[in-house]
Amino acid sequence: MHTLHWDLFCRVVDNFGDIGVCWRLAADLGARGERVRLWVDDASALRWMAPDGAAGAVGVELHAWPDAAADIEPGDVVIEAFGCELPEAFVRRMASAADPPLWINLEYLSAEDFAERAHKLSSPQATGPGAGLRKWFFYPGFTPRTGGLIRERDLRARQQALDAPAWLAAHGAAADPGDRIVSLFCYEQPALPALLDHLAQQPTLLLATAGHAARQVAALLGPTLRRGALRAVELPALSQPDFDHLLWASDLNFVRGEDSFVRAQWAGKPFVWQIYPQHDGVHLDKLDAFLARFNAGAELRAFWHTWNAVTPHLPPLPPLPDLLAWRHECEIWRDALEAQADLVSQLLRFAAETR
Ligand code: TRH
Repeated sequence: MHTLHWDLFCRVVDNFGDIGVCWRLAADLGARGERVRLWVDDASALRWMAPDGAAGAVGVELHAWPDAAADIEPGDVVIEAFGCELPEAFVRRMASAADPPLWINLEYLSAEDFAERAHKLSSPQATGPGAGLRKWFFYPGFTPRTGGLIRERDLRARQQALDAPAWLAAHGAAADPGDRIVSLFCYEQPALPALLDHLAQQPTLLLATAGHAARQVAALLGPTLRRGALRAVELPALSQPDFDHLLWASDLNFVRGEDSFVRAQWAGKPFVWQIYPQHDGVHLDKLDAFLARFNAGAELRAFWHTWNAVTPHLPPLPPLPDLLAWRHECEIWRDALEAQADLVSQLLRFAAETR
């Protein structure tokens, strides 16, 4: 297979997931010898997520969102991430090219059945600037009939090479012997006071990520950042590789959104997901679809449901499931996912077959 030129378009709606996923995708394509132009309307989060910028990712060029895109020659494959609308002038160039690029819309991750049904469906463009083109829908997912998950080829080796205690110490978070290490990345979290009470019953080091998590933990624990046997550390914003290190160094990870949720699964450690909340409540179906695929037991379901509860009267937070048995389930899940083709391998194959 020869190197292709990819144009990846990303609009940041809110939070960090859109750019987080797109950066990982661009970097993974680049690491496999592809050439990528990443077009993004707000690259500010990359300052901490990828402090080396494009210099740290082979084959990737970072560009501001092109408002006047008429002069840009499209590459071989154009990815529109999460239905962000491409600049009209660029689509017109795509349609008039002698050899039009493959146009892919990369969708949000879901464990729901529709991901399998809609994966690799296409929509011919009858009218508008892209008339004559065909747009393909590419669904990430958890089963072989979806596009899979981003998983870099060196992920497992990097994981095995991590000296977790040294990494923690270097980040001002050295654990005491016997500490349970818990990382926290969340949105506003009404169940957090109850979680801190739980964690305070046993020696625990809580690593609160920058932003919502650190702010809420500090407000609840006060300046000592302690309660009972619980000690918390506020982390600075980490680079994406260091965010992975945090997940690998912890015994239990609280994650959110899309990208950190996937990375927690690769960590093979117990994790709790706070799903991105949507006003119409449809996110709860998405949550249950994942719990069903994960084959979660009643205890885990109850915990995750309360962690995602949106009712004004919060049900009591159930006890955390036993970490050892839970870890075993997470390792089995990770190994099963690892046996499936990853998202970039599938995109490369799709591009080779479809162009
Ligand atoms: O920030 P998020 O809540 O993003 C969300 C979801 O993607 C959601 O599906 C989408 O609709 C919404 O954005 C717009 O959570 P997520 O997806 O986990 O993205 C966070 C990214 O930030 C991820 O790439 C990990 C990274 N990160 C770091 O690199 N360093 C850090 O210190 C932290 C806390 C996160």
